Amino acid sequence: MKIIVDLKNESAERWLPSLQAALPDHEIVWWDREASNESVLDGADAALVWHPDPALLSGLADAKALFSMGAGVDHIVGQPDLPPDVPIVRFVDPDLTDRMSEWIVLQCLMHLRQQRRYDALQDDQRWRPLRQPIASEIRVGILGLGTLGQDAAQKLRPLGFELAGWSRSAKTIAGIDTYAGDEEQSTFLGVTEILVSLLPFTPETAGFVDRSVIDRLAKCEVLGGPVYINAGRGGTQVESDIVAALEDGRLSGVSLDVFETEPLPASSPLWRISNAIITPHVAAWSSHEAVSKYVARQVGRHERGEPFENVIDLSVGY
Ligand code: NDP
Ligand code: OXD
Repeated sequence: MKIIVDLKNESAERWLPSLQAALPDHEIVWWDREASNESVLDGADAALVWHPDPALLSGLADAKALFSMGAGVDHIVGQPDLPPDVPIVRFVDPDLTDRMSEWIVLQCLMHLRQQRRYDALQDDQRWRPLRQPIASEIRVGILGLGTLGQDAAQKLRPLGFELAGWSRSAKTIAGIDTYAGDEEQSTFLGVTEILVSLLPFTPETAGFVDRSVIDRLAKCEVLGGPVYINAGRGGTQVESDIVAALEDGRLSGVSLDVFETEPLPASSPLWRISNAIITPHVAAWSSHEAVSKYVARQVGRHERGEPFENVIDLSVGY
């Protein structure tokens, strides 16, 4: 196979050696956005992309697959030059899933154990024990019960958190109270004290976490108000509503890895709110070794006549 690689903000020096090592019998070509090199696309069978160059997409109408460097595919879906019949294969791998669950567990514990308040007390050299709830007093509600949402739940459960989850289609998952669709949305929010979002960005989820969602969360007196944690996509939240809720106490804290605009602008009030934990879209990055092995596995499946795994449904956008 001839595989074109176009990864925004990534370097050929970092990626090409691991891709070539995983796919020694295949031609791997780095796409140079600065050069007018459409001829590079002649005979291309597939592409590995992150925020792909539109010029690349328009030349891939006959490709066998578009591999996303990440689990999210909103950087591809909706691109005007997207070839309509080429399967989009997203990155689903324990390496990424474990990284995400580490971040989610860390953030739930940061809020449960009131770490930001202890940080402030330490800055003032003050010794002041706070009332300390235990995990079993808190219900974590997960928006999105896909690969990442379900794994996060499995890793939160042994810590004792009560668990709920909400998805588009109904599910039965041991140890989680599950809710689905618009009809069960308010019930789900009403039992949720720490809201964790692992939703993809789609036309349906755009701007979902807004004032109305925040106001339907359980009051969570033990944490001084509900908490919101998002590592899905920033476009699923309304940041002005989140800031207002932090300022007037309808939210007691947030942990955000993703934002409406990335990098988060210096003018965002979120930078300056003490109980807003900010990370720069690193909750679960895609390791070049893991992605390379994953693409090699998918290429191997295709060559054996087996279907690609984790092909997205373009009609719903994830
Ligand atoms: P999945 O596709 O496996 O899961 C998505 C979940 O969201 C599914 O449960 C789906 O419901 C649910 N969902 C989608 N639309 C709706 C809706 N309108 N209403 C209710 N539920 C909905 O994705 P992953 O778990 O693998 O990844 C989730 C997202 O995490 C990615 O799309 C990406 O944006 C983000 N991500 C962020 C990273 C970071 O570093 N910050 C790293 C990796 C991913 P159903 O099960 O019914 O289909
Ligand atoms: C992803 C991401 O989608 O890192 O994998 O955002």
